[in-house]
Amino acid sequence: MHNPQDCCACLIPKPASLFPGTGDFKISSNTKLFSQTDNAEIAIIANFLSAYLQQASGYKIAFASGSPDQGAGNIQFTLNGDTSLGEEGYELFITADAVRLSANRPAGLFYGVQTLRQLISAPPAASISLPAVSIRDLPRFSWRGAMLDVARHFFGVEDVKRYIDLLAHYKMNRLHLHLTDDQGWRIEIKSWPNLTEIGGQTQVGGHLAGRGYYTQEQYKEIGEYAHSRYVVIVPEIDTPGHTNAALASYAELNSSEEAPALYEGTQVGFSTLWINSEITYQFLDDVIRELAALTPTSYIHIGGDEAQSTPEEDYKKFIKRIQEIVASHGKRTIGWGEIGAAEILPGTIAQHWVGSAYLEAKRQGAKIILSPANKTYLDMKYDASSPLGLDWAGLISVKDAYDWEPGSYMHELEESDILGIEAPLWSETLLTIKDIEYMAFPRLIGIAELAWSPKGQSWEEYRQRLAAHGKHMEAMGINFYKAPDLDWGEM
Ligand code: TNX
Repeated sequence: MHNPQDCCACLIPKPASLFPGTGDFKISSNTKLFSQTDNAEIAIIANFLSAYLQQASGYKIAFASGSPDQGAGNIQFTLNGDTSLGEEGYELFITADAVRLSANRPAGLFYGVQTLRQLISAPPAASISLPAVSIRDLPRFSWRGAMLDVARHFFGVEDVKRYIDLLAHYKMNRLHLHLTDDQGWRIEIKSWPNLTEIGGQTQVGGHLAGRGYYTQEQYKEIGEYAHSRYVVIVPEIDTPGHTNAALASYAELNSSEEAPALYEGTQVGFSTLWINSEITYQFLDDVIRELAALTPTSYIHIGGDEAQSTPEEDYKKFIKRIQEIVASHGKRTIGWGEIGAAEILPGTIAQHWVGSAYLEAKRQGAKIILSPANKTYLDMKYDASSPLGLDWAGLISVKDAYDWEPGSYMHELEESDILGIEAPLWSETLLTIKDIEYMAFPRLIGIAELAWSPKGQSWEEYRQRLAAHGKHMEAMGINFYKAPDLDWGEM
């Protein structure tokens, strides 16, 4: 028999505090959803929950806003003005009589709804109930991210929306899109149309199906979808290396003034923009201007990694200049850790993956996003038998991805230096959304927990909670890797 109490034991990420109560709240044909605050943003969140409950229970759950406290029998949303919950925290009280979800800001209500969704997973067919519980929950880090490489293989709008849904469900709030690389340019730039006309026409291995790019309209659509799920899109134009697709599209970006062929292999470090040419900066100014106009949120990622073909002094000059270009379009620069070798302008963020250049960035005042390759690279194989993925940073088991302490993992980084964690997924070996899901799940949700839940969780407790959570991932149709060292039970 299904025991609703069990669901409290399979929440991911684990709430900051949770006290189980007794009994449960039964969803019936009379259950309604109310919000005291009459606000369009809250109405969207409420309608999202009501559609979900309707799908799970078969009952139509009506929503009304601007109504006074309805007392017993219903689900109620409140914006409570409790600033100690911050932008994203929430409180959820479930008793046999009522479900009360409150937050300081709408994002908190959204995250409370995600918790509710996990609490009602895998119900018995005829009745849906929510276990009595008191939860007060808020995140540890403000940056809880994932990165998707749409350059090595292209993934269309629907795939990206699916990934956004899954991220948001696990309370992640950043999706970094790696939009350009040697093998493909994936965002339409109207002032430089060959970038997509030529540079968007291939991918790793050259498979025709799936090559492509986002039109500006499609990119905006992704941004709006992400926004409705409290996910900020972080677009990356990787420079000055990883630029063969751009170099193949425009001869004038090459110091040889000749365009190379399109590239379908997986080597890195061979391409560079022409650093000592003003055309390069005109190009970047146009690209960043158009991208900034399409991106309502604050960040533009300029890459900066693996620029082995760019002489060191040129690299420094380039990184300084591109930060100025980003700032001139009203955005904050993010770059891979290597940018620490250059002058870092105020507000720039460095994303650590390997090496120690992040320390140079920190010394210059940059905040750091943690993406250590040997822990967070979702494209690394789980074990030697993984059919997909690479292994240059090591094999990363589900345990490896979870069982580390971000606040003290990095030499000479304090928790206050760290904005949060981001898990990149590079797509050299991935062709479909099923491939993405297989590599990301369940490691990604362990990273989501590291970024959200209080410090000091234990792997032994998590491994059981994760195994119990398997049914919820199954119900969501996630193609996850059933790590053989976890007891997933009957699926
Ligand atoms: C390193 S991580 C890269 C990517 C590759 C990835 C494969 C980083 C900043 N650069 O270009 O796709 O390894 O795991």
